[in-house]
Amino acid sequence: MRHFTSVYDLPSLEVALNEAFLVKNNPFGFQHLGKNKTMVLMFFNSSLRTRLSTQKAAQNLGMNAIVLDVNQGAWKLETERGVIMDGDKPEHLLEAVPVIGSYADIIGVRSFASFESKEADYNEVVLNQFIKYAGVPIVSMEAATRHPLQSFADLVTIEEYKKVKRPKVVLTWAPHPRALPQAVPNSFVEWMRAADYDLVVTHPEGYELAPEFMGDLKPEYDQMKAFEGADFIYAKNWASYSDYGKILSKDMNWTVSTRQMDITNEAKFMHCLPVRRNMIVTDDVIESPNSIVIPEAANRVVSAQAVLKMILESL
Ligand code: AN0
Ligand code: CP
Repeated sequence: MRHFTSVYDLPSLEVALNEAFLVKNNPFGFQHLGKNKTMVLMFFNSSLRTRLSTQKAAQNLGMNAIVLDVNQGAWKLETERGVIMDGDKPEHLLEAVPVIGSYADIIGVRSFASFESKEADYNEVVLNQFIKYAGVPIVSMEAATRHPLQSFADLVTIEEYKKVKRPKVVLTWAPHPRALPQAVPNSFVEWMRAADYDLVVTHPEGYELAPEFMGDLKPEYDQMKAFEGADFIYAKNWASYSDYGKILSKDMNWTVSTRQMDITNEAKFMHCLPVRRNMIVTDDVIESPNSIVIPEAANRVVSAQAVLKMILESL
């Protein structure tokens, strides 16, 4: 594997899961792979989990990890080619990317959807410039349309907690005060479909995800109906795709509470975090024994380490 930007970069889901459980059981067993190798982690946006877990994963594999917060201390970067750079951005990605590539053996990039242009976001303009000009493998640490390290950790977590071979997994939209990208839900749908779980996606009308992710899967607009008999509830807010970047609803009836959880099959509650309590999910649900948000976040080290191991092995 060279780059990691989606589920399609994996050799197979089965191989990836085997690698994940291998590094989970033996985190320090592969340090020879990363000796004298450097990973640069570039953040255009904030992060707690991705920043810590990816550094830890790199260090577990014997790599050096360098973190760069682009908007705090580095030059602000222009991403669009052809613009006259007379604004607030003194450097272009076209120089910055190969420079970073000359210092790094692997680069991790976090760059959210800007919501300025649906076309630029869905063409992954920033991530693709890294792939094109860095000369080294690129790992998405959440790009405009996908968050594959998160979805991989979610998959590992579901495999650990599931009681039946093909669990019912429900992705539910929930309200949030600010417009959030579709990267997490897009990616979650992509990975859950690849795993062939019984996936149900529920959200208010107007929040349909892009057809390239949903395929032939149709949303269930009745949240209570979606929750019936579910084994896993995965909550997430996202802004509209069709009315791009807009908030169409803040309906608190969609907040995950015991009212909905009580009709599930004692479902486990999941969220990628950070989560706004009593907007996305009530205190009692996220604090209940069925909430697995902390082991889910802990598996971010596992997914990152499995990905970095596969990339290091093919350098
Ligand atoms: C981001 C998002 O929704 O994509 C990151 C989630 C991992 N969340 C926020 O910005 C709150
Ligand atoms: N889940 C996740 O990616 O969290 P951070 O934004 O804190 O990295």
